[in-house]
Parts: sequence; C-alpha cells; structure tokens
Amino acid sequence: MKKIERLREELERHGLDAYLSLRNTRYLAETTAAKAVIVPWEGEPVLVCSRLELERARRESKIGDIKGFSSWRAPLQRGERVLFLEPWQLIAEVLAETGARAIGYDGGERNFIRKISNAYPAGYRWAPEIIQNLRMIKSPEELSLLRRAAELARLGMNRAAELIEPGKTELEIAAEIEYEMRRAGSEGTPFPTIVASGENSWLPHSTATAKRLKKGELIVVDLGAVYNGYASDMTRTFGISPTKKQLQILRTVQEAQRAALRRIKNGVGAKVIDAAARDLITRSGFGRFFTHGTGHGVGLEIHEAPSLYPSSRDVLRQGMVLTVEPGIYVPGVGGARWEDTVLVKRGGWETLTS
Ligand SMILES: [Mn+2]
Repeated sequence: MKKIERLREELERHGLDAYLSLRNTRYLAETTAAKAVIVPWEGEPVLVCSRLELERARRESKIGDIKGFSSWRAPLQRGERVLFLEPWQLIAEVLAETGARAIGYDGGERNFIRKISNAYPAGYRWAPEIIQNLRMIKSPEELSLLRRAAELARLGMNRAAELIEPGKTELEIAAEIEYEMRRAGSEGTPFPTIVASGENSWLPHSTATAKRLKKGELIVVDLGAVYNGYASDMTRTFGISPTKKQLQILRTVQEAQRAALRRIKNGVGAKVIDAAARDLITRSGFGRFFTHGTGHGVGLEIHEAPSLYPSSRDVLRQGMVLTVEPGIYVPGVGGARWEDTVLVKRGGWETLTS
C-alpha cells in the first residue's frame, strides 16, 4: 500500500482532501475489477466496483474496503452485500462520507464527473499529473514484474531470430512469437506484434501481414509481453542478405541507441537522451528519416511518462523504466529500429530486455 501512502503525501502537498481515481484504478488497486478508487487524505481507501467484480476485487486487491454497486435490483446471493445505486451515486456517497472539500480526480467522462459533483458538491480539480508523476517511478514490486515482462519479450525475440528466413510470412512469425511468450507466462501483448519486412519495414507502425520475407530485405520485429499487467517493449531489426545501404542503416540505429543509453542517469533531461540518438543519426546523413521520439516510459501502459523527444521537459529519475528506440526509415531502401526497455539508475542504466 506504499502507493496509497505516496498519493496521500501528494494530496497534502497539493491541498487536496481526497483523490477520486477513475483512470488509474489498476495502479492503485492492483486489479482491473475496480471502477473507482477513492483515497481520502485520512482513513482507508475505498474500492468501488460493479457487483459482477466483487469477488475478483476481493481476491486481487489489497484494499479492504470494497463497495459493489448494481444499477438494478438484482436478487442477491447469501452474504452478498450490494448497493442498488448507479456508480456515480455510490462514488458520491463515498466522497460524502470522507467529508472532503477539495477533491482531485484523474479523468472520467465529463458527464459522469458532473453527476458526481451534483450529488456531492465540493471543489473538484482535474489533477491527473499527481498520479502520473507517481507512476513514473517504479516500486521494487513493480520492477520485478517489469523484469519478468522483459524476460518474456526476450524469449519472443529469440524465437523470431530462429524463424527469420526467406519464404516465411510476417504473420507466421508473429504467431510463433506470441505463442512462445504466452507459453512462458505472458498474459498477452501490449500492442499487436510487428513483423515488418521489405517495403513494410519503413512504415514505423506496420503490423504483420501475409507478405513473405525475401532476400535483400530488412525485417523489423517489435514485440512486447505483459506480466501481471506490466508491459515490455523490444525491437530488433534483421537482414536477409542485406545490401550495403541497409547494413549502414542498421548499424546507425544500433550506434544511436548506444549513444543515447550512455547518457542515461538520474537527473538528465529526457531531451538530452533524444538529442544523443538524433545527433548521431543526423551526422550519419539519415536525420530526416528518424521521424519519431527516442523513447517512452513503460509500466501498466505501453506508453506512459516520461517522453523522450526534442522538446520534452521530462527529467529522468532513478526508478523510471523507459524504452530507447531510435529508428531510420528510408523509403525504397529499408527501415530499422533498435529498442530496449531500460531501468534508469542513479549513475547509469540497466537494460531489462537484453
Ligand atoms: Mn516502444
């Protein structure tokens, strides 16, 4: 429950009496069963969920105070305690019990928030950055889950390396990668596995198609695994008898990644990391073909803060987990990206995916 404690400290700093989370319920409650988590400045947090999710919430969450709602008068099982209310009514009741005057919240549809604030009038302040900032720094427990997700990605990539050969389809390889990761314990993929060969390789967000791999192509394999909700992200680029130009592209992204990694440590600006990769690629003459940022934070979501791009104002802190993934996409020649998920440490970094 350290997350709850850290959130409480932030509430005090921001002059809030309670926090209503609708967007970060999984982070706070460690279950996807919650509709809302209400954290008062004092007293116990409350998990609000649909009647259907009561049992799962009890099994999965460390939050002890769980309240279930049902919008209609369903017949109840023995011992089942459900409040026949709309979710917004129940949330407003819980907030009213806390007596909070200043309430921070992290999202939800505007109409839903309006219903809550009509039922329990107080000062409601949209403050998603409070939890976003907490989520950037991973706890030791979160880190062990991220490490496992990264290991699973590595297994998937090893499988890809075994399968890359002329004649195989992108989809075949993607299927084998996902099968391998699933068998080893992955809950799924945080995004559709990318196997992008030849003319697909220079589309940064290609997926996998029925196209067959051929000689003289670069093949971008971008994959991730999920473990206890935590994601990993890893990209490798393979060549089948690549041309000189393709090899040059491939080596340049690898060098750019190393240049970026070398700058990572506590206190460095995210844009400094981006610039290290971007400058190297620009000096190699491929600057206009590096069309995206250098990386992003990874956690329960595949894309979270911080963001590594030229005008980013984020600062790297130890305990952040992020990707470093420069790419070069030259139409008519080939695309390459090289990506690892890394942990920011006080004086450097640790690669989780290699
Ligand atoms: Mn990525």
